[in-house]
Parts: sequence; structure tokens; C-alpha cells
Amino acid sequence: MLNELERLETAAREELGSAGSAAELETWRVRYLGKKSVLTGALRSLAALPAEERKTLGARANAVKMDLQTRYAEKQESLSLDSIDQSLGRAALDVTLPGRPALYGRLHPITQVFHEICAVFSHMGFQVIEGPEVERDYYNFEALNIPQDHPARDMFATLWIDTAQSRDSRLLRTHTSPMQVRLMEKQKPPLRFIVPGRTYRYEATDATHDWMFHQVEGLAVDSDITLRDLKETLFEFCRGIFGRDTGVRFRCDYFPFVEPGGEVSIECVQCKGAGCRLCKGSGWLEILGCGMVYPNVLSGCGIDPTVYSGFAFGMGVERITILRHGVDDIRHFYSGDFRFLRQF
Ligand code: FA5
Repeated sequence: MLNELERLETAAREELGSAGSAAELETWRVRYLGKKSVLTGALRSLAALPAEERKTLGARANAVKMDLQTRYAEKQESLSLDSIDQSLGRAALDVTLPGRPALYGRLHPITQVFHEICAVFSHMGFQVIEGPEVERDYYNFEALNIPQDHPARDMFATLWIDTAQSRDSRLLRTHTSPMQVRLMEKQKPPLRFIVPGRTYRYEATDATHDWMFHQVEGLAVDSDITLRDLKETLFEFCRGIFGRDTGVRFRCDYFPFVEPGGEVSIECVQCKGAGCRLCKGSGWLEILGCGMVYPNVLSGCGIDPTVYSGFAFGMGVERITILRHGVDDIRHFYSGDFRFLRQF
């Protein structure tokens, strides 16, 4: 039996040396250390031997078993290190390559221009306030002199939330002008506010029109506000945002809630007034509508039009950003294209 143990040990060591994979090592373990292995069988059969022989053979068999277990553990570790080395070799890790730069967040160009617009008006003494994007027919139209079936409703193609038409019907506000009414209902003159926010229109998109865009409404009401105040405020604003050398044009326009009404346009940045796709050949890009608040809009909000007067304006923030940064199409702003957004 002693000889048999010697042969077993020699064979086990040789086979372990040539095991080159985890699967071969497992086959080896089952053969030499498993429950049905020769060694386990030899250890079991010791019980039947005389005491003296059992002592000698038992000690030897245990020593062989422990030696094989130690060698097995060492082999297991070396095979697993080999496999890590192999997989690292396959991945061809080059620690000298430069790292990938982290992407930093930044403000959207529209948000940046919002901040610039608010800063210019804050310097002129205007307070900033926000209003609801889901509005009532009453605030978006009726209180602004645009009752049901008034043809001026066509100026504001509307996305309705409620289909039944009444003064309480909900809609996505088509402009920020409803906040004129909400402000005048709540507070009495003197008033000087701007209202930045999102607006929605059910209209086709092109280079200068989107179905969702941003406006900044302005409202000033006091005892001696005139058209001259309106024009000077808006020219000061244009100088603040576009500098002194950019052409600014003030023309008459119609809005049911102001009289007289006007619009301001800025010289097209792309063609410098010569005419191009962006300005539709006119050389100018309209940025805002404005005017003196209609007397019955004032009285509808409980403000006496014989004592007070006011001016209002509503400007398109995307159009201003287009002109400010020389962007050639409004649809870039919400395309989610980082190549475009990273430029600001
Ligand atoms: C109005 O929305 C009026 N509420 C403005 C106003 C306020 C007039 C107070 C008088 C007194 P208008 O529809 O023209 O007006 O829009 C105002 C500005 O919003 C436009 O000059 C333009 O810059 C921008 N705008 C209008 N429609 C779009 C659109 N579809 N996409 C992008 N910008 C637009």
C-alpha cells in the first residue's frame, strides 16, 4: 500500500504540472482529491488494518493528501492570474493614452439671452415676474379686447386644451400678454414689470417660426406714460442687447389690445440688410410687437384710463438670439444637437 501511495503521489504531481486550464484542473481534482478518488478510498480502507500498520500508513496518506491539496490551491491561483494576464493582453490596455475630457453643462443660448434681457430691463427699473403657461380664454383673448369670433384670433393660432369654447376654456398661451391683465387686476399703478416665459402656437415651422418659443412681455402703467416713453425704452433695450451700430426700425402695427400699436425690427445679421432666406428678402427681422395699452383693457382691470396710461410690448426671445449670435435657423435651438449648443 505504501508503494501504491508513492506511485499515486508521483502521478498526481506530474498530471497537475501539465494541467493548463480550469477544466483540466477540475478533472484532476475529481480524480485525486474527490470523494471517489483512489486516495480517499485508501484513507477509508485504513480502518480495516492492524493498529501499527494503520498508524504508519495513515500518517503517510494524510501527508500525501495535504501536499496535493496545497499544490492544487497554488495551481488554481496561478491559472487565474494567467487568465487575467491573457485578458489584459487581449484588451491591449494603453495607459499612456490621454483621458476623455469630462463634458461640462452650460446654459442654453435662449436662457443666456433671457438673462441678458432681464438684466437690461432690471437696470431700467422693471421687476421680473412669471405667469402660467396653461391659460384661460379670458386672459389670453377676451380681456385683451379679443372676444369670441373676433377676427384677430386668427393672429394667434391656438393649441386648445378644452374643446368647448367659453371664457373659461383652457389653452396653451399664445403670447405672454395675458400677464398684462393678471398684473393689472392684482396691483394698482405705478406698475413696471417684465414677464419672461414660454408660448405656443399651432403653426408650421420655418427658419424664423417655431410652434413653441419664448417671449418677454413688458408693461408700464402710470399717470403720465406716453408713446415717447415706449419708444425710448425699446431703443434703449436694443442698444443694450445689439450695440449702437445695429439698425433698429420702428413701424406701426395692429394689436387689438393697444392703440397706437407698433413693431420693432432689427437689421438682419446674416445679410446686413441686403435680403436673404432668414429675413425673407426684407433685410429686417421683426423682434417685437408693442403699443399703448387700450383704455378699455385698463378699465376692464379696474384702472381708470382718464387718470392712467401705459405701454406694453412682447418680444420673441428666439428671434433676438438669432440676431445676437448670427444663427441661421430657429429650429437649431431645440434640435438637441450638441455641436450647435457647444458654441454658446
Ligand atoms: C404678440 O404676441 C403680442 N402679444 C405682442 C404685443 C405685446 C403687442 C404687447 C402689443 C403689446 P406677435 O404675434 O407679433 O405679437 O409676437 C411677438 C413676437 O414674438 C414677434 O415679433 C416674434 O419675435 C415672436 N414670434 C411670434 N411668433 C413666433 C413664432 N412662431 N416663432 C418664433 N417667434 C415668434
